[in-house]
Amino acid sequence: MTALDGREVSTADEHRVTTGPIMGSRKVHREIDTPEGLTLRVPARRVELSNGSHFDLYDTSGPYTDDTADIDVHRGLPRTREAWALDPVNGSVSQLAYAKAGITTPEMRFVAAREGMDPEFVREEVAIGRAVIPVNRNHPESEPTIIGKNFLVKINANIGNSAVTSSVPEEVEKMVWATRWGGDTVMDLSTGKRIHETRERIIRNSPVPIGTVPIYQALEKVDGDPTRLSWEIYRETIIEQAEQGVDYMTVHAGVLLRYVPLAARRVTGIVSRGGSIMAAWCLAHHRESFLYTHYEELCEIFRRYDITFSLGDGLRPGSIADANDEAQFAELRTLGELTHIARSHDVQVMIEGPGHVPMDKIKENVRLEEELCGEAPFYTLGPLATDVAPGYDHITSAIGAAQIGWYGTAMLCYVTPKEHLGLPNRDDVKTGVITYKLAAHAADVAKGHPGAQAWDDELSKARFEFRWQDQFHLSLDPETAQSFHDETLPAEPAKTAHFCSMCGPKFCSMKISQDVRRYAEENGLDTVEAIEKGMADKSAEFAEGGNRVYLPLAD
Ligand code: IRN
Ligand code: FE2
Repeated sequence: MTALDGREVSTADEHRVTTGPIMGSRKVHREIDTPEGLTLRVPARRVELSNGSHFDLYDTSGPYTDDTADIDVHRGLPRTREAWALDPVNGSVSQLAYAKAGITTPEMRFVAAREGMDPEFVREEVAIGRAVIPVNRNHPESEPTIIGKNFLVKINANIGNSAVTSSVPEEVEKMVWATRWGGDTVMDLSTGKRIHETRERIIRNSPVPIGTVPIYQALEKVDGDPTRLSWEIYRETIIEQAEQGVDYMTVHAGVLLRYVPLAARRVTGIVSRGGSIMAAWCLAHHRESFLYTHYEELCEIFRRYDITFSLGDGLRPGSIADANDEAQFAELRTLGELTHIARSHDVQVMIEGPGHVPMDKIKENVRLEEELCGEAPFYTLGPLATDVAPGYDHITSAIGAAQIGWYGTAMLCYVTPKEHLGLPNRDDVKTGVITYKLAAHAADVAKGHPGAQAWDDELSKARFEFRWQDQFHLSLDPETAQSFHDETLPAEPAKTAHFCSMCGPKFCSMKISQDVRRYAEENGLDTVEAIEKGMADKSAEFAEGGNRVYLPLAD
């Protein structure tokens, strides 16, 4: 068969996934002892620096980047969290129930250590519903992650086959690949054949929480005819997926019959898949959505497993012309109502958001969501700040994502370069993840998340001191950074050279700054004097060189 990257692989290799450390780093674990007598192993990606120190990065990649791990995708990952299960409290095993009862679970201690926060603060944020920890009891292979505005901004990567392309092993590899580059959660949006089997393999091998949109599978069960859907079919699908261990589920319960006409005059109508399925059902039967009328029953099922609601934005805008319109905000009000009902059942909730929104209309989305939905974590798809760049929508959407993350969105659903055009392949998945990681991190820095900027400072120091390898290894995508550098200066000595091919050896601004500093020290001058003197020297040197900015590389 042909792998996604075009390689020919034998069938024996079919189930192979990417393993091994990311260039320049290795997996380490910090051990945390809990009052229950457990030892939690909190992962990090350690970058060893050439100056003898090291820097630890948040790590979502699970055992796949651990040299010592024994990976077998048929067996699945170790079921580590099985041993963490606490006895039910008030008849519930949800993180929300424990948090409300004042109990700090091992999951809360794990995420606290992972983010450098206090476990009691984590418990409080979960108790008031401002953060969620999606952990289905039937997915003990996963490492807990926390989603909430006072924590690191998270990103989700969507994968999944469709009727036309890709296989089970390819989807498992996409999951491993997405988490390797920093995906905090993965949603399996499979709609084609072998949905159950694909999901099973993904969950058993996933180190991160897995989300789904169960209405997609329910629709397969009625041969793609939305009018034949029913609460019974939906319920059966939910339970099937709950038993497998899905950690959070998108439920488009806010698409009410009376809201459907509000979208009629839009430029792009209803663009959510789940939203259009439910709208079709409501119109065909002229009845209120079964997701809405059976919502309390749904809460009781979710509570049994501790599945987190991701209340779907079935009426999100699909073009900037439709942003912040009546249909979108009417649905958001209903999602607010549903949030409070879920919380009364001790079920965790996040709220899905847009979509396509111009920059001047982004802030209003966060403000309204927080007001209407009791600060439940907001989880947005981009938003794309403009509609004009198909082929580059990872970028148009990262512009919106960085902003909405800064305003308080807790999780960003990635968009790949294939958005609006086709199913993403392995390369698109990486591009989407890296693009969203940088949007999320830019938001973390702007929000002043403790420790976020330390990463930038570490990389900047390496850059300033011409520690090229350290600069590559500290970057989001070390391989690309190094390969770009190698394109123009492949030689090994260039890795310690005090310049790069952008400015060449003579006019590197950072080298000049360093020369100025050294000059000041050697001549006992204060920096202002030294700068003036240094500038004069440089100016003379520039004139000698013929007043040319670009000089040939070879001296
Ligand atoms: C995230 C925020 N708003 C939508 N999303 C994601 O979009 C959602 O979680 C799912 O992964 C994907 C498709 O959703 P629709 O088109 O069925 O709404
Ligand atoms: Fe779109």
